[in-house]
Amino acid sequence: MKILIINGPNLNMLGIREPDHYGRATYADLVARIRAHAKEKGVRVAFVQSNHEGDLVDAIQHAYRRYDGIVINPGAYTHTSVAILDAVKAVSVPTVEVHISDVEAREEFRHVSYIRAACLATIAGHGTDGYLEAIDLLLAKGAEA
Ligand code: CA2
Repeated sequence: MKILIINGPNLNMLGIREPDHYGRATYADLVARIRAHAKEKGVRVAFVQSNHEGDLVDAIQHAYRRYDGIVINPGAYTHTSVAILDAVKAVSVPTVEVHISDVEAREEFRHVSYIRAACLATIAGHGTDGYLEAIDLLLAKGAEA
């Protein structure tokens, strides 16, 4: 199984500020953790991080017929982007939405997720463990198919 891990704007800044919301792990730590977990589970992973909405749409389109699943944290575009929702719908690659923080417990504008409607599941508030849980969920779904 091949899974594409997509991270949106500012997630490259992890570990630099706002540890109360996002913890102390850096983006490099996150990538290393996911790689180790994927290796253990026999899953191949690739990573994209971009601060640009169109790049995220391109990454999702790239997954079409190349990946068995997508794990995506669209960052702030979660709450605004119809383009990212449409891209996930268009490729119909099984996708899990992840948020490091508990978005439901934060400002009201973070309660809205455009992408959620196109995802198998949303995992929020589990810190960086959420990415590992998303991989496990995709694996379980793949095993059912
Ligand atoms: O909780 C999440 O994973 C978010 O997707 C993170 C986004 C935020 O806009 C979403 O509402 C929830 C923010 C990305 C990280 O932003 C940082 C800001 C300062 C320092 C480090 C990261």
